[in-house]
Amino acid sequence: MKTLWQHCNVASMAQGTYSIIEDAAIVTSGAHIEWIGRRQQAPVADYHQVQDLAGAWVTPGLIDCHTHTVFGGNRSGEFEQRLQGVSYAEIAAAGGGIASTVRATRAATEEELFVSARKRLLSLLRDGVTSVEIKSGYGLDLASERKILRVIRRLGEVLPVSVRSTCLAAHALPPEYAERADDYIEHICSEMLPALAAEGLVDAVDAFCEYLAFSPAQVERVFIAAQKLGLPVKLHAEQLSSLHGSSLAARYQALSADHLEFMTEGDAIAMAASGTVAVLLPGAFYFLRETQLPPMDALRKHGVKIAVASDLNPGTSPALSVRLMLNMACTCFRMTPEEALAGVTLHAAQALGMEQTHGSLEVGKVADFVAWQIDRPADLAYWLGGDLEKRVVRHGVEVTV
Ligand code: DI6
Ligand code: FE
Repeated sequence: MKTLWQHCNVASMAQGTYSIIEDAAIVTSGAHIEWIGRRQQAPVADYHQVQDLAGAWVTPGLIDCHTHTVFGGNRSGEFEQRLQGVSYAEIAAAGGGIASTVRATRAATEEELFVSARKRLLSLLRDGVTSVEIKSGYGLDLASERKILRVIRRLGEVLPVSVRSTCLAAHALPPEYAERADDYIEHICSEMLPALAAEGLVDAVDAFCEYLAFSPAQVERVFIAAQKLGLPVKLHAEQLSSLHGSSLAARYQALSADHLEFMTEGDAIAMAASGTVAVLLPGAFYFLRETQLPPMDALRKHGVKIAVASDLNPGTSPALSVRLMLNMACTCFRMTPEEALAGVTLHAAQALGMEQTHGSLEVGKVADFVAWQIDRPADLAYWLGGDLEKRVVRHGVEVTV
């Protein structure tokens, strides 16, 4: 099936810039882009279809490269409590916080988790997302992590979105391992990861490196186990304090280090050298009312690729719109709309190891794109949420969600 898509302007995001083509056309052949350029130069061919995009701006399909979409329950009750003056520590001491999500996730059936996650994922898709990463990490035992990862795989089978699954068993210490973090890490490395990887449920391995989660030495053991299984690694690093997890991630050629508010210039230099993407999560920054900004100048100066993601999770970023994250990346972090858009296209693809096939509109890449009825690309970072008129094409075929 060969289709000519015309009457549009394109922000192809090749090289991570808008790379604008005005009065453009795109030729798709099956799931791939066969040609892209100025409309007058489009090859004359026997197209099966000619699609009029009505003057739209076409961008790559958006890629949300960091989410925790699958979880039981939610924590809006805690949000309300906190606003009435109950502290996070008090809530945690009463069994709330992440522990409450772990309990709810363990108690939920696979079907229940699928149904609730599907709704959240649909919200992201309606906003132009065509690829997403989803982490486990609210199960924290083999059976529960497996249950979440199976839901993640199923979401990718039934919805029009490419899903990458990340095992985040090292997210928090489960209650049965209280005071025995090293034993839990050993369990992850010798039992959980090998079993889940053998079942084909894991595309990458992540951990939470933080004083209230796991130390760099513990994270390193998880990375070594992942590498033995041939799996790439990622890391939640420098969110609340500086432990140089991002430098550790760079030493293990991590695809990405994420959050990074407390990272140093030395961490940025290490990440630049290893090609590790900096994934910034403005939703968590905003929701936690964080004031420490990620070091944008150091990231730019050393040429670290910057991605932006929703971090969709019940505790610190109940974010259901990637476009809203674009706005927050600009208002909170002073990213430009162009940098922010690169952060949810080409650089997000790199954070998932998908940059050879996804993230920009170039010949040979997968034909995932969105035709937006907007005046200019900056509109994507300008509007605060809402629903923009658009058409979404995935694998060369228009999809409705
Ligand atoms: N960082 C976060 O912000 C979330 N996980 C993480 O590693 C918090 C998750 C939660 O509170 O449920
Ligand atoms: Fe996260």
